[in-house]
Amino acid sequence: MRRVRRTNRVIVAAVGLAATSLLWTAPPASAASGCSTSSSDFDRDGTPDVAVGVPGGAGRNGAVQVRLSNEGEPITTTVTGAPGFGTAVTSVSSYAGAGDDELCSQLVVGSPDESTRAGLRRSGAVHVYAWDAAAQRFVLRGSFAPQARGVQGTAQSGARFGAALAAEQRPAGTTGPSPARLFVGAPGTDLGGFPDTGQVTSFWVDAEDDPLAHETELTRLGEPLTDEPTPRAALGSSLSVADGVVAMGMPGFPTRGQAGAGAVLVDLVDGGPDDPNALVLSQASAGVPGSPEKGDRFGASVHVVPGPAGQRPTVLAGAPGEDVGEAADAGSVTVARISPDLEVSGAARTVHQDSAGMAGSVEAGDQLGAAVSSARYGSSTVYLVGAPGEDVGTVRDAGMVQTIGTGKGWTQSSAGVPGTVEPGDRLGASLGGSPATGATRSSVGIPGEDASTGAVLVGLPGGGRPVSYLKGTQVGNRFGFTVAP
Ligand SMILES: [Ca+2]
Ligand SMILES: [Ca+2]
Ligand SMILES: [Ca+2]
Ligand SMILES: [Ca+2]
Repeated sequence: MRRVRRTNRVIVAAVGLAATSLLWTAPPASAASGCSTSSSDFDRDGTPDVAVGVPGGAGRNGAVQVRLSNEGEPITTTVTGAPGFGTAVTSVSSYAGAGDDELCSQLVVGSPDESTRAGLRRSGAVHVYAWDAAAQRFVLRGSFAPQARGVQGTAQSGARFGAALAAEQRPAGTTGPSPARLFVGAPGTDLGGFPDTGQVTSFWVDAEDDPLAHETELTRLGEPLTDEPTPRAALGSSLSVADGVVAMGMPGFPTRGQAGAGAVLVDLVDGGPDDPNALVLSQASAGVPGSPEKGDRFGASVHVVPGPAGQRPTVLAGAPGEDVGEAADAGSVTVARISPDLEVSGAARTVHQDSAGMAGSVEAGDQLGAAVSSARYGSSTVYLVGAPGEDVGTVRDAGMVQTIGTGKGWTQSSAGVPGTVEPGDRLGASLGGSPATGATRSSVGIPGEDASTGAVLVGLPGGGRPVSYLKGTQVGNRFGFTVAP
């Protein structure tokens, strides 16, 4: 395991790069909070909602479809944008005081293929919406990108700002006035002439009518984390935040010189100069099984699971390109508990489909670990993993979602799962609905369903309620490319 000083994170002041760390200061506390619902409850009726990314592509516009529980009479509402809009989706709070209730659970949409500035291509933007209960629609509060609305950094062609999103999630009933920090991945960012090093930008959004971003922090590679801004590391390809810890995937990082072996940067959300150093988690870390190999793509997916009270969380990292024996790209997932000083606590474990407690069997191209999440299942929290390249019988790439350690896994041929297995469904390519967002049911994307019309499963068989099946409306638009929160 390599340790780095915190200075890999650049805290940017309004007037440019600051060499010293500035402690984040929250706005003044207000007397009471109105945020009584969870961060996945956009319409604030007390029941979690489901947001589905429909990024379109190939010239087709993107969208996000949100199923609102609406006090027992569910409604579906759609926000639309440029091609690629909906590649990433999350929720974030801008609540600052009384009267800000509609800012408790805002919808955040990444649109990495659009440009907000003339002369740039695929620089990317992030759009923040609040649910207007009277108008019964999501209203755009503002669009955020480097050099726009107070976001520091430099807009850049091909950066793909908004390709991944994560935010501090607010459990129901918390009364803290602190706004939540939003993390935005821009994996195509070039640094110092090194292509696609990647970068993660974080900030919080205020509650004003004309909202601005504040306290921008940029996480980037380079001294002293790496000798130079590693080309093609693609930092910010995946993101997850929980329990004050942020995990940032860089699946192209050349761990031990192996191209595309991958790694995950694990850091504190609000780290200061006296806090522990960031952790570079990889298959070269002490206590982590396996070894870095070309094309493992460790960190292509990440998920942070909150730990017991007073303890740091567990990080799940998918390596869908991991070869298992002779099986190329069978994939694996590493489960690492993170200690309070940001080190791997004890021995991490790495599982593949031939490991004890795992459904299926190792085959080339399974791509286990393309997505990772967690879910409530019965009375416990389980780790969820997608294997979108899983063949079901002779049906190629139908996909499977499975748990770690329980032996349970589901395809569209499993009892209680709607739909049928077809080639290229890619069930499990995306996962959402983790308990940390207040969600009570998991969401499983099937973006290849029916000629990439796409579909989403809500809930799991045996989870106490029938599994719901949501489907897209247009061929090729990839409904379920991402599911959130
Ligand atoms: Ca709701
Ligand atoms: Ca490996
Ligand atoms: Ca398999
Ligand atoms: Ca199907």
